[in-house]
Amino acid sequence: MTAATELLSAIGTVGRDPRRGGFSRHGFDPVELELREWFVAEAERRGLAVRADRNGNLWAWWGEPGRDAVVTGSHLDSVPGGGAFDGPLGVVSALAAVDLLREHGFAPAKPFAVVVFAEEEGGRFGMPCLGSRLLTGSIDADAARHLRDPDGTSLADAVTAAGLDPARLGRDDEALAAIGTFVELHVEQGRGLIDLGAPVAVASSILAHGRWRFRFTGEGNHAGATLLGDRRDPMVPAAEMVLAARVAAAEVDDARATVGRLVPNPGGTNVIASTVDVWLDARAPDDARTRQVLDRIRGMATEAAQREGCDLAVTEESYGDTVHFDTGLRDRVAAALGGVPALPTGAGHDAGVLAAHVPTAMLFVRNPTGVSHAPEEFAEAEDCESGVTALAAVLGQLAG
Ligand code: HGY
Ligand code: MN
Ligand code: MN
Ligand code: MN
Repeated sequence: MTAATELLSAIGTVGRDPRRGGFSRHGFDPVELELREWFVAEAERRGLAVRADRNGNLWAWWGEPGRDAVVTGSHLDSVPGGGAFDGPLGVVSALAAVDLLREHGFAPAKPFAVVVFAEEEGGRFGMPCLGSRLLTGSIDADAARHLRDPDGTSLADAVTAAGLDPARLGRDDEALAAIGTFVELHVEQGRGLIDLGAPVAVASSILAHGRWRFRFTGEGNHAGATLLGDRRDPMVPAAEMVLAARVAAAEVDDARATVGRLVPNPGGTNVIASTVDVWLDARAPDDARTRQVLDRIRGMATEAAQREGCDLAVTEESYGDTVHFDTGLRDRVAAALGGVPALPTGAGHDAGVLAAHVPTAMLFVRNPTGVSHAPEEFAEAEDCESGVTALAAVLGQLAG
């Protein structure tokens, strides 16, 4: 078996940003495309036939493609400054599981594929799980084509540069019908397995999760020549909104609200901004609580904007309700692994999108730091091996 850690180290520093130490590999950008080429080479070295679907997801087939396939995989893109394991661990573990199954003389009795989903983090176009959402028709294809990255490049132009036809983006009934069961292995993004003292768990649920853009509009002006009483400075309500996010989430049981990105325009040190965009990421165990947090934040932000004579426009950029994984498959997977625990997660995944369309399960591998979306994200070699062994056992049972 090729060790998952060996494959991860083969990925090496592709996309590592020396200034921040983390990885920045975003959908269809040159770095992510370079990593895709690495994946294709590794898959073809294993005799897997690789093809890209109309949405740029990669499918590496072990044997003939077909319906009711057992599919496993994850994503290769990252958040800005992300860790080495979030996404790639699921992809390399799938390749290592193929090696391990082969070593035991296993040949799938069903179609079998390793998949790499495009732009799972939404780090470039702002839409999480873009590849799996397009595949399942969970996002309007035309709206997707017009998504733009921070440089103004549209998704249509980005996929064209990657060799795809933007006119074909959208629900892919053929690819979706091919999936019988999907199993994603992922590094845990939290402390569940640390607290349980276990290397591997199955996923029970994923929090409801939305992203909204709050655009505060004021009046651009001179930082020195403008008296305070004459200002309509959008940075002031924007700052109040950042604090409101924490206040609102703290009022709702098990809710989380984050502002990780705030962009003033034009962004000069001696310039009162004319607009400030603030992105909110809010999550909670159910739709009602997530919306409750959003409404509370929107209320406080609206008041703050009015006090400063600014306008506020709130745009919902993505939303996904709580995911409860199919308990039958979950329990079958857990039993195949000798009864590993089932854990909820606050992190979103392509498995969360697919779960609404096909039987889907997730495996988590312990992350001893409990940190993710940061360079400190980690998984011990022996836990990675436990993950591969577990994934191979599950895939062998499903495809046997
Ligand atoms: O943001 C998330 O929860 C995931 O890591 N894409
Ligand atoms: Mn992530
Ligand atoms: Mn991920
Ligand atoms: Mn000047």
